Amino acid sequence: MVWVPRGEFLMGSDQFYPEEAPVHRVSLDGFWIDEHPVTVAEFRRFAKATGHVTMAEVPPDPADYPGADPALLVPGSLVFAPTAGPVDLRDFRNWWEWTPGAFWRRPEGPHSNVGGRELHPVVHVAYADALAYAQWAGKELPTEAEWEYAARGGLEQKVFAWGDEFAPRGRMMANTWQGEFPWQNLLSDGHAGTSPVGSFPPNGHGLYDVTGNVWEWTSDWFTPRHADDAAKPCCVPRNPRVDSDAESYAHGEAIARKVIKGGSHLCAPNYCLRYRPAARQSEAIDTSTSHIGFRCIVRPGAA
Ligand SMILES: [Ca+2]
Ligand SMILES: [Cu+2]
Repeated sequence: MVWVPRGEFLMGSDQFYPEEAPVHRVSLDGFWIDEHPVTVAEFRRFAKATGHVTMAEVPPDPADYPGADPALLVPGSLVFAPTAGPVDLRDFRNWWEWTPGAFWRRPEGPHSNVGGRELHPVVHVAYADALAYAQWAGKELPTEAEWEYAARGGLEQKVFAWGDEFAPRGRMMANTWQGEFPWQNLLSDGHAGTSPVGSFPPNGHGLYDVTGNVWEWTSDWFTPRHADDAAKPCCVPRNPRVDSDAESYAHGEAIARKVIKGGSHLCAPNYCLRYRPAARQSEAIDTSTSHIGFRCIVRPGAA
């Protein structure tokens, strides 16, 4: 793990999507954080030791999905499928395929496996799976503030985890999507799907893959925007948390949503410019997909 020293930083951004605003000052105590997202090999050790069964391996509870087709209430997960050409970007069902039998060891479904991908981030983990891993490892999941502070690597209000330029001197710095999402993947960064952790340079704290590759779960419930900046320097919030799920529900959904951070290999400028520390999205806690993973932290004195 890597030590991130105590300090203050400006969280959020006013320059991209509305959910990242407003920029506001936050203070944090020092903490340890995983150098890279939890890998398939690490998750396998956990699953073997505990017998943990992930959400994707259990049929969804019909009570949570009133009116759902019972045929769809089987174990499975969401797998990305590129389209043949341009599609309506407002409807994510165009590229997310509900795939029965997909889970962390079968990332594309029953006939796939993770051979050769031991050092890729584990995917198809729901929030409870990430939490169970963290508890087993004697760790915790980061708050959004801790995650973003660590991801910024000591830089203040830079667009990316390494500065303001996407590809400095032509060098690709993260596993994102180049080209027109979701059909044209130009692969300038060399990776169509997830990539082995550490394939790109670390940030200023020595952390790998904070942006791109996979989204990462945080412990905060989602809110559509950040709290306003503190009016006085005395009142800068220390490691603020969102403890209420009240604002997190997407329209018409029964499942609460947590904040995910960092963007993924599917984030493209024409669709989702979210391979940035300030970027955030919500994800339903029971949902797993082929582009969400996690990393853990340890707060000294918390044990
Ligand atoms: Ca890529
Ligand atoms: Cu994205």
